Parts: sequence; structure tokens; C-alpha cells
Amino acid sequence: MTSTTPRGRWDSCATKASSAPLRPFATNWTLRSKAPSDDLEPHNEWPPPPPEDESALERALRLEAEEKARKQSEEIDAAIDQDKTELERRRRQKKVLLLGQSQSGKSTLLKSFQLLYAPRAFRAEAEAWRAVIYLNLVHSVNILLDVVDAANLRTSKTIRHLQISLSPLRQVRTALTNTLSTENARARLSVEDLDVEVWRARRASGISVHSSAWRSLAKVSGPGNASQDDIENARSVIGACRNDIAAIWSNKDVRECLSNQAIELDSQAVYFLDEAQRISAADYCPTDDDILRARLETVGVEEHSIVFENVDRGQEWIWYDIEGTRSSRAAWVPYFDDVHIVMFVCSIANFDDELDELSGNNFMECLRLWKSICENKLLANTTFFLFLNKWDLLEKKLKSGTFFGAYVPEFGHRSNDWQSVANFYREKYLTIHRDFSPQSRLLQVHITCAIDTIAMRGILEQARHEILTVSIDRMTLL
Ligand SMILES: Nc1nc2c(ncn2[C@@H]2O[C@H](COP(=O)(O)OP(=O)(O)OP(=O)(O)O)[C@@H](O)[C@H]2O)c(=O)[nH]1
Ligand SMILES: [Mg+2]
Repeated sequence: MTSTTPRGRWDSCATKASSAPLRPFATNWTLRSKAPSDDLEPHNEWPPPPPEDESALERALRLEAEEKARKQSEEIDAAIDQDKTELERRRRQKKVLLLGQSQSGKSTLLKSFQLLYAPRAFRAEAEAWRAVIYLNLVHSVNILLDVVDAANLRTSKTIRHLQISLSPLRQVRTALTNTLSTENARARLSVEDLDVEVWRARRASGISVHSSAWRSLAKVSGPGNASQDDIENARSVIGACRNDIAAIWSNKDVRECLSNQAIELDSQAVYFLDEAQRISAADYCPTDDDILRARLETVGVEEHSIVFENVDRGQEWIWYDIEGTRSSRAAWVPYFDDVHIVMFVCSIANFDDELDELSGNNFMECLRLWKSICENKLLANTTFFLFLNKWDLLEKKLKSGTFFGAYVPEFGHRSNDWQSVANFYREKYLTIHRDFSPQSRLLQVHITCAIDTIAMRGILEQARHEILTVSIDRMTLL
């Protein structure tokens, strides 16, 4: 008869089954049976039958050992289940990389996607967007104040009154920027601060705030919290300035100044000034449209997990939203390795932005960027989506008298309407994709207005469907 105690037997079995590490309940477990007829016969039952001559102490020790083994086994089972779930989650996970120039609409596209497929998560962040929306509004008012200062309109009594009454909004802008920013982003904003020449040279915009900082605002609350105090202070100052904000925005001298100084406010600045009365009300809550319009320059790379709440419930897509400035592009490459989908966003409305002498206008710059993405070997097997975005602003620009052909001679004498221009873009981008891709690859092209939630619903649903279910035949093959 074996002289091992029950505990000793368990230890030896655990050692024997070491290929299924430390797993007492594993089905390939082999125990030596105590049957007298065949002492070496294996059997798979656990726990094994107790020895016939077991003492009370041995029994207590055996039961204790068995209980310990059972717990350990359950823990291993749970860990294996967790690993399987995690593996399955990762298998079903899609990784999406958003690429494109700054201000092309990458973050807005992501917001539209989240609004459509994870509306509860989208709306749960509404409170955090409040500070960003206040910042957008006061930033726009400050641009008007800067313009008025530069034009020296002090002769007008109304303007003088507005300059004084709205001056607290300068401190509000600084406080909100500090609340929302990292040091890095703050430095960038201060460079742009108060410089009318900068506004004149390019469109008036540029709110640069690191999102990882501001998103945490949704979670902090309560009196005494510095961030919340700043937001509450902003709310009350903006509320007190409510009528004067409307007054400066509708003032015809101010409008004239803007046009004399060739300052073109961005569409989101116009939106927030138009909506100032509603936003400055004491009971204001950010709407979906406000959130989509809010401008917050992406700094660095942001990773967003979107878990589908309705269709494909539980499925997770990881989005990498990347800063679009020219200087940041080297930082994109590490993300090329591991993504399933590239969504390239191109604004078709700012073809006339002049860059430096070497780069020419923005139309050429964006084509070059698209070419460099197409020919990148790391992305050879990735599915591509191209969003030719901001057709609404393109239409407005062309209707106001800008001739596309003046900036892109190759356009020739085609009709100067947004559809012809958008189709021209489409052809150019398809040709580059065909000529420079390392191998055949799927590409789907959409002409979009990322802030139009109804139109985006159809487009994003089509994109999601193509990614997940539809055969490759329906995609545009090279
Ligand atoms: N009118 C209009 N505005 C748009 C459209 N798409 C985006 N916007 C606005 O354009 C601004 C810039 O969009 P973002 O999504 O922040 O641009 P981005 O590409 O993420 O820019 P970076 O973060 O600087 O790289 C935001 O205020 C958006 O609301 C569009 O199709 N039409
Ligand atoms: Mg962005």
C-alpha cells in the first residue's frame, strides 16, 4: 500500500499533470487507482476514493486538500474562460485608423459614428462637451473683439460699451483653456492668441486642447473642484454677456470690419455665434449638433473604443484619431502595422488655402498626402475608405464666386458646381490609388458632410456593412 498521505497524493498528481499546469480537475488527469487487482490502472475520477484505513486526521487533511484543489481548479477555469472571451473580443474587434489633414473632419466623422452606433456613450459625454462648447463660443467672441480692437472703432459708443462689457470673456477663455489643456496644447494656443494677423492670414479657428484631459471633466463634479468652478464661472459670465454677444455678432460695423480685413470665420465659429442665445441660457444642455460642431484640435494620437449598443451589439471597434498637422505625420507610421481599416478624410472645401511656395495650394498638398498613404507597403492589405468631406462648404464657396479652375488648372472649363468638383476629386483620388497602391486593394469613396447626421447615417451604415458582411465584389476593386 502506498504510504503517501492524501495531501501527498494530490501533490504528486499535480506534478504528474504538469503539462496542464497545476490543474487538478483537468480531464487528462491520471491517478493511480487503489484497486488491489491492478494498482497501476489509471482512472479519471476526482476526487479519488479515500483509503480504507484512513484516520480522522488523514480524512480532515484530505478534505482540506481537495477543497483547496477544487478552488484552484475553479480559478483556472475562470481564467481560461476570461482568456477565451478576450480572444474572441479581439478577434471580432476592428481597428480603424483616421488619417487626413488637420481640420478635414476626422474627429467629426468619429463623433458621427459614435452617435449612430453608441448613442448612449456619446450622450454620456455631453457634460464634458459643455466646457468645449463654451470655449468655442468665447473664442469666437474674442476673435470679434480682436478684430474690433485692430480696426480701432472706438469712436462708436455702442462698440466701446461692447468692448467693456465683453472683456471678462477674455479671462473666461484663458481659464477654460487651462482647465481643458495639457501644457503642450496650452503653449500652442498661446502662440495663436490675440494675433489678428494670424486670423487674417488664414481662417479664424484653432482651439487646441488635449482630449485626454478634457474628457475627464465628465467624471469630476461637485463644489470646490477647480475645473467645475471654472466651468460654472464660465456659465455665469457667458449668461451675463448673453445680449451683448448677440449685439456684437449682429453689429454691422463689426461685420464690415471682418470683411474689410478679409477675415473669414470658420463655419463652426459662425454656428456658435448664431446659437449664442441658446448656449448662454442658464439651463443649457449640449445637443448632438453642438457636440458635432464643437472644434477641438486633436493633439497626438487618441484611442477611442466604440462598443456597438444596438446593431452588432457588443462588437468593439478601436479608432485611432490622429493629429493632422504636417509636423505630426511621422508619428502616424507606428499605427500602420496593426489596423484593418484606413479612413482617409479630405476636405474638398479648402482647395484654395495657400501653403508655402514649395507646397502650393491645399489641393496639391492633400493629393500628395493621399499618394504617400496609398503607396505605403505597411497598408497594402488594409481596406481603404475615402471621405471627400465638407461638400456643403464647397457648395457655399463656389456659389460665392470662387472658381475651382483658378486653383486647379487641370479642372479646365468644367461646370463650376460642387458636384462636378467633387467628381473631379473622386477621379483624381481613384487614379492615384490605382497607380500607386502596392497591390489590389479595396477602396470605397463617399462624398460627405460629416455634420449632417441624417446623410451620415446612410453612409456610415453602408461602410459598416461593407466592412463586416458584404462580399468584396460590391467594393470598387482596382
Ligand atoms: N460645415 C461643415 N463642417 C464640418 C464638416 N466636417 C467637419 N466640420 C467641422 O470642421 C471642424 C474641424 O473638424 P475636425 O473633425 O475637428 O477636424 P480634424 O480632421 O479632426 O482636425 P485635427 O484634429 O486638427 O487633425 C469642426 O468644427 C467640425 O464641426 C462638414 O462636412 N461640414
Ligand atoms: Mg481631430
